[in-house]
Amino acid sequence: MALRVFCPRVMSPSALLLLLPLLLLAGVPLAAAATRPALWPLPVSVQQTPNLLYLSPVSFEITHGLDSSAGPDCFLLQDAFRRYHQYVFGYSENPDVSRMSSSVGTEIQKLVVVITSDSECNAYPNITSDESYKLVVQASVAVLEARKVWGALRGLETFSQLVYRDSYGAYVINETEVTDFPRFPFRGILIDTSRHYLPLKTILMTLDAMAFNKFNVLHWHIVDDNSFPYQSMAFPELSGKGAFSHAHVYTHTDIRHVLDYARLRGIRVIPEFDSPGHTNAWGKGQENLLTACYAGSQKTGFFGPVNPILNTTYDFLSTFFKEVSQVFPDNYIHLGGDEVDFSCWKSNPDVTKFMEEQGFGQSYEKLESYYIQKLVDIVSSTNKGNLVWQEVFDNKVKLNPQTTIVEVWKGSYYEKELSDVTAAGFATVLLSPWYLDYISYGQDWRRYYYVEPLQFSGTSTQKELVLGGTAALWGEYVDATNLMPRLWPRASAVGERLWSSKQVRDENDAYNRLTEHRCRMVRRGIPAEPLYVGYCEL
Ligand code: CP6
Repeated sequence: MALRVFCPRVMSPSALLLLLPLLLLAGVPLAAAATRPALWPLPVSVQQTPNLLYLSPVSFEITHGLDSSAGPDCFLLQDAFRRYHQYVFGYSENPDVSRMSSSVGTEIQKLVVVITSDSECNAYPNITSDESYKLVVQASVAVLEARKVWGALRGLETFSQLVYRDSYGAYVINETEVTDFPRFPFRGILIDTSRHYLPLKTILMTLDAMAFNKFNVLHWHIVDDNSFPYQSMAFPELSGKGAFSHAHVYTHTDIRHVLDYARLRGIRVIPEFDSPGHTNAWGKGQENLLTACYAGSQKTGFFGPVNPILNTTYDFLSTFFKEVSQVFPDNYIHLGGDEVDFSCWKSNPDVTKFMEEQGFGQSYEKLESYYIQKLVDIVSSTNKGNLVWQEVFDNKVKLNPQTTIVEVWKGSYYEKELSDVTAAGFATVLLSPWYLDYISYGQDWRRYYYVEPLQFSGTSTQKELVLGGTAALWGEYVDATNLMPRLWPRASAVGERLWSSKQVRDENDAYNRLTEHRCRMVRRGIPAEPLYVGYCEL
């Protein structure tokens, strides 16, 4: 009976025009076809028919399939079912249920979620986590199938994006089939809690918005020169003296909260404890950790990078990183290693003497390498992999490609850096084109969207080493007042670049979908800034 119009991907406006006469002939309500939902990031394959199904906010439910390896004891899914029911129906004030009865059309009664392999319900996600899913929306039961809970989480987000409201306010969804999986396994957001302290609430809200955009890594640049908010058990003075105040700290309870909240959304939390540079705040609570700077033979009272020549430095680092490796469950820790200023090391006579003894000549890169190598060994002994900023690779520190991922952040010639890093066999994560703290007039999301991460010269083996990318929001000019609108929806452009297929790069189509996706984020409580003029439906 039904005229089934299967369209590749989501219908384009021109395709819709061609279909119009057909739709009229078939007696399909026009509004149905015209108000297509905006999917973001775009799934690998979407097939929709004009057939509409109705959802009742009072009776629609998301449940476990009988043949699913996960059941009601899987808290991660239970919590996700509750959240997504809320996202689908939660914004209407007192829905007029009488108008939403099944008499208006075919009803879809539930979404059944089936996990087909070991669910990993209680695990933490990692770089190999399977996020693929298949979604079949048809009467009277829709089915979401995934091998792991991670795919189910992504599929629930897609399902929630497919539901919209018709002109009577009824909740509707087109008959749809989605097959989806990410292009890159590492899709990160960097936040910086040293330049400004970010309240827990802001971090949790960021995790919510990340899930709406299918990001899966929170790169937590937790400490830096300006403050040390991480409350260490072994060294309480680090935050005791290094935080902005006693209120500006992350206790272990706070951190557990972030870790749990992230896990339930399929998001990894990778903490960065940047050294030997960017460590000014560490020095306040840990004596003799930093290098004393000299003017001639006099100490200036200022301090430089971590002092790499003392045994006490490495004793400290061993204890500290053992703790960090236990607090943060992810199997990677970011060790920083960027922007080491050599001038203080150069000024210090003890360092000069050490350089002579070691035969480093005038190469402070060699001194930095000496430090990083010892640090990497310490962290490797806790069975964690590590990420480092590109300078560590550039300065020829001897690294093991099995355990180290190189993060490319410098703006110029990043294609060349990607070539070099992957030619040396290292996995890499790209940051350079995505400095969201850098703002300018107009629609800069288009620049982020335009980037093609694999456009550099290299073999296919090299390209496979690009794990993904990170949108960075450094904190110098960002605190809780402006973080959300600065991140969203600009980071969404990066989200689609890292999730969707390479061919998905039509900017006009992206503009239309992102405008609607931004409104959806606003409806869900995320103060995302507008792309351009217009308004949002309530
Ligand atoms: N802080 C740290 C920063 C930056 C880096 N590391 C940074 C440098 C240049 C720009 C933006 C941020 N603020 N620790 C470099 C990785 Cl443009």
